[in-house]
Amino acid sequence: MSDTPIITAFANSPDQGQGQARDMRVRWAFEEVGQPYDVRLVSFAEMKQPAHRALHPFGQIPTYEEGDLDLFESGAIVLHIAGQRAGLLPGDANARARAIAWIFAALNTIEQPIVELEAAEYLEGDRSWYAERVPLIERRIRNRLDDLSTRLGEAEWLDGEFSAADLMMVTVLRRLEGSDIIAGYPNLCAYVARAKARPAYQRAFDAQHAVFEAASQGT
Ligand code: GTB
Repeated sequence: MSDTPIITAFANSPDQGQGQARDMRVRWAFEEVGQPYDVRLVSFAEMKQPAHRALHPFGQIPTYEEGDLDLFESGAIVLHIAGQRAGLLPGDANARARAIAWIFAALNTIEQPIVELEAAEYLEGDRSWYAERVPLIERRIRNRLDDLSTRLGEAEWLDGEFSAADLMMVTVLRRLEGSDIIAGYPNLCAYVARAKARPAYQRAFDAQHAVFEAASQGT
């Protein structure tokens, strides 16, 4: 059996290769720590089949397989990768705990209202209350970004050196790309741009974009 971890990703990502699906954060983590990985592409239909649900109870991507370990949830996968090789979590125990707290903040505190806004836009646009609901969710996102922006200030990263906390936060903030919400926070825009300039980010982005290119050329 190969020791190389295998993750799953969309065979046809709805984001047209923009790296918005959650395999991107896992690919980026692998690249930051220098861990080779393989990708198994799955269709929407395959994700809902028993074979995939055995890996992921909710029939989603990404999943992670390595030896006799199967994982789901991008946060758990990134933490696992970060725990195995140096480069994504500080060695100091307190700094490590703080980085993990920021990972949870990214997923539970910042991503949650952003996902709610996306869900409203995709699924609730025809509801009579849609026009009233959207500004309420946008206000909740801005409240979170106000506080995040204040805490980050002019610092390069959230807590000292770049860590899995920044990786996770940036993938979450990227979900607002193209919206005028994030544009109102120049320091957060600069933070995202700094992270995206990292060679590991670029390798991960190119790898997932190649899947889109191949699919659009029918190869
Ligand atoms: N909490 C889980 C995690 O963090 O791993 C959430 C996993 C998840 O939402 N996976 C999505 C999925 O499999 C893909 S990433 N969806 C299919 C399904 O539920 O049937 C979410 C996503 C999808 C598409 C875009 N996009 O096109 O921009 C962005 C994000």
